[in-house]
Amino acid sequence: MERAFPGSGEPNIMGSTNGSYRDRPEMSDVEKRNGGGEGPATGVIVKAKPKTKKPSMYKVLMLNDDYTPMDFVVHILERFFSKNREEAMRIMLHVHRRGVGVCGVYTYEVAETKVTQVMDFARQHQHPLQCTLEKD
Ligand code: TYC
Repeated sequence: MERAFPGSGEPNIMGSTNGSYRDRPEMSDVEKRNGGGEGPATGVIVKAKPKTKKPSMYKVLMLNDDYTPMDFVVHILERFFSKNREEAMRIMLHVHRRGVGVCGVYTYEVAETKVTQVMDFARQHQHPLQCTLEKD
């Protein structure tokens, strides 16, 4: 973590708290901040670096079964995962041959929504297609 000054994540008035004014009890804090000069404090406002964290990503996995029609799986990949026909076919065949495959990688909420959409859609059409999510 990077901060302008220790002890705070808030914006700070730049002062000489690390430097030579530190051990000058005769100087007020404002004087220290002001570099010891006359007149009002003219400290520079330094914005703390915003803390940003990349969200964890989740793979949406599709599982093979013996009953769901290939065309139906291709349709799901186009409809819920925005794949073109060629890519959808490639993923479907990968799942068909290998047993499991990645439909896409998303943040948790999006991945969870995709899984629900696929499972609901498959159930509505009475296909046993299974879909799940896994931390990337
Ligand atoms: N194995 C299915 C079939 O032969 C096709 C299929 C592919 C099913 C991918 C599910 O996730 C799946 N009809």
